Amino acid sequence: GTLAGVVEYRNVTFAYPGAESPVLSNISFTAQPGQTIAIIGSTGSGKTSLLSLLPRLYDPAEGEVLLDGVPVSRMDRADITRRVALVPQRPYLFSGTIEHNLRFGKTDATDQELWEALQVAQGDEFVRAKKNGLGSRISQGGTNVSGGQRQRLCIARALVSRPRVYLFDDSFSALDVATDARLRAALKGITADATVIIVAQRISTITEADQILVLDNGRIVDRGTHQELLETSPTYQEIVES
Ligand code: M5T
Ligand code: MG
Repeated sequence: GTLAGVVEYRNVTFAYPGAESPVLSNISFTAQPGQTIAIIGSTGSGKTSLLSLLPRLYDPAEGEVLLDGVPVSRMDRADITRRVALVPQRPYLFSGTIEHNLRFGKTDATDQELWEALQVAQGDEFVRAKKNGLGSRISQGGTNVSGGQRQRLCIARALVSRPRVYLFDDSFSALDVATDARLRAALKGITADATVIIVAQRISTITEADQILVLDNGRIVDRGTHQELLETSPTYQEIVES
């Protein structure tokens, strides 16, 4: 069949409940299977808010978010969750084993699939080094693993669920540059025909993206490839130089 996972934001405006002014204004873009779309912009520009509308953590006031041509407002959340994996900016682990945390949402995954996901997420070594391996316990909130380890486990969890669409909210910034590069290289294979949307702080994380959206104060002010934006976007140049 045809590759599913087309994401389209159509003239989306969004304000948090009770807020006076919108945090996102007139956002439009399309992300196709096989593509990586990157979102960059200063803190508070609306990157996390933008991602949150696809899994319907919130619904926009105006415009539409579509998944394979269907407005997500008309889909049930379980259906969206099957197709879209969000790795949140503050990745969350719950009390239980590493295995439970990885299988969350996809209980029939094999051990081999778990290890493969860990390998891609650059998390296999530290899990293997633990006495109980996949059976090692994670405390509530994941306080007994480091921030970078937590991020990698949450990336692995997303991979285990084999979604059509991956949303990575600043998922690589707690990793050192070398680990970030290794992880993204490994990710390329496993996500090759999926749709990938990456929010990033570091330019090196997104230079190869098919399209970069530059967000400023809730608006897409510029868009293009890294090379195009270097030549045309003062906002992007500022981010590169910062
Ligand atoms: C954009 C406000 C936030 C900011 C704006 C998540 C969240 C955000 N906001 C709320 O009022 N309630 C919320 O639950 O929305 O915030 P963002 O989308 O989190 O921005 P960002 O992801 O680009 O920032 P950062 O720091 O992660 O780079 O006015 O107060
Ligand atoms: Mg954010």
